[in-house]
Amino acid sequence: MRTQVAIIGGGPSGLLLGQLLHRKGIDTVVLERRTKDHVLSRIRAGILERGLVQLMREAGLGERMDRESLVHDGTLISYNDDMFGIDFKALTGTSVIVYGQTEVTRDLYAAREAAGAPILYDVDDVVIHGADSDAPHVTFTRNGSEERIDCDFIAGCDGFHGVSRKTIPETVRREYEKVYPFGWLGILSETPPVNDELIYAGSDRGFALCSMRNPMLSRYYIQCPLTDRPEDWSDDAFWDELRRRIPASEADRLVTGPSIEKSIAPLRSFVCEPMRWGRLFLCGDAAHIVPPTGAKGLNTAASDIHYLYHGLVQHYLDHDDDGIERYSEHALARVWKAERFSWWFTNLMHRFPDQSDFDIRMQQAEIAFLRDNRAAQTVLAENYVGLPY
Ligand code: FAS
Ligand code: PHB
Repeated sequence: MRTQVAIIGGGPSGLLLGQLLHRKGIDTVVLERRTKDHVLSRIRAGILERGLVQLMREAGLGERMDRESLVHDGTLISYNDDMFGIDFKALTGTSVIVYGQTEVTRDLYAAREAAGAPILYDVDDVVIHGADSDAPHVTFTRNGSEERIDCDFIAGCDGFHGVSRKTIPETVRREYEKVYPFGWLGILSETPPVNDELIYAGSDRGFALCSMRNPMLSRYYIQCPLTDRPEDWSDDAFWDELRRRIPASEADRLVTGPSIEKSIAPLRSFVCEPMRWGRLFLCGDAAHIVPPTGAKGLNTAASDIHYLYHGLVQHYLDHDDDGIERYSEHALARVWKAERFSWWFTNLMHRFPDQSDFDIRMQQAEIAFLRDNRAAQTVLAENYVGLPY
């Protein structure tokens, strides 16, 4: 088999890149380790920045997104019983939308199938060959048979645990990592959200987040010890703890119900440099991870795809390699700003086991300054709605 761009990973990064390139007549093959149903069963991100919204429209996928998403002009931030709003629209002139990653991925799968573009599921033993040559290829097994794809370029969109990043030699790769001493226990419940806006809640007991997917599907998180397992938390225990971390006004209006999904995500900050080696380009979680506090994971994958998409179009259509030559430089410049915001917001809102009383006072003072200062709110708003590509 031969294609122009072999895409490893059929998550949002790989599918978005495939769809954008397809619309420009550039051939791709997507290799996905799991089944489509498994990929769609993952409950992940919920907030789309303006940049990803624009890319979805450019991919021809704006119709359902515009019909079913919720536009959010701001967010709420609380600390114990004190709560205030950050007005993205007033401060930046733009908003974010609530449209779950599952729906983004569903739309991208539907588009790829409609285009009849190849996606190979249940592939194993993916190996990248000759990424630093002019004739790379990928081998893999499917249905017990070994297969090969020759290509011009390889997009490593296979997530944090994929094979692409490890293909870059350790002598070339530099990795930066921070692991946080807690996780997020998240549940999905078919209940109306406690508020029309998201609530990022700091408290003496730890962080909580009140989010949603639609007017009858709520997404809640509470910070939890890394030693906890989802089965350690009954629904009642979750709801009781959530009520204790959000303002009383919100706790009194909270509508609870049975969880239809319950999981714990560890939190880490991670960046791999460079994001390109020869004809291999890393995109999304394959190259970087952020704590979900700033809702930057999926959205930073999107800016990688923006840079790579334009670089590949420039190569094939304009015979100009400037975009692919500078892909890593351009992508990393924005990645590190998303890493900073996610790290800052995580440090601001969570309780850390080794915090001193002084550290806690510093957190409280910074939240109070954010509450009272327009410039501080503007900085948060500009990062949250998405820095320019
Ligand atoms: P993905 O990991 O989504 O996709 C990679 C794909 O590659 C997967 O389908 C995988 O099966 C496949 N793959 C892996 N190895 C392969 C191989 N060797 N061969 C072929 N295919 C292979 N972000 C937010 O903004 N907000 C959140 O609330 C949030 N919550 C998260 C919760 C969890 C538990 C996790 C893990 C991540 C969360 N994220 C969140 C971040 C998440 O949304 C990612 O940023 C997003 O999935 C990135 O998309 P991809 O880069 O496509 O990676
Ligand atoms: C979500 O709805 O899953 C979500 C929203 C905002 C975040 C993280 C997760 O910062």
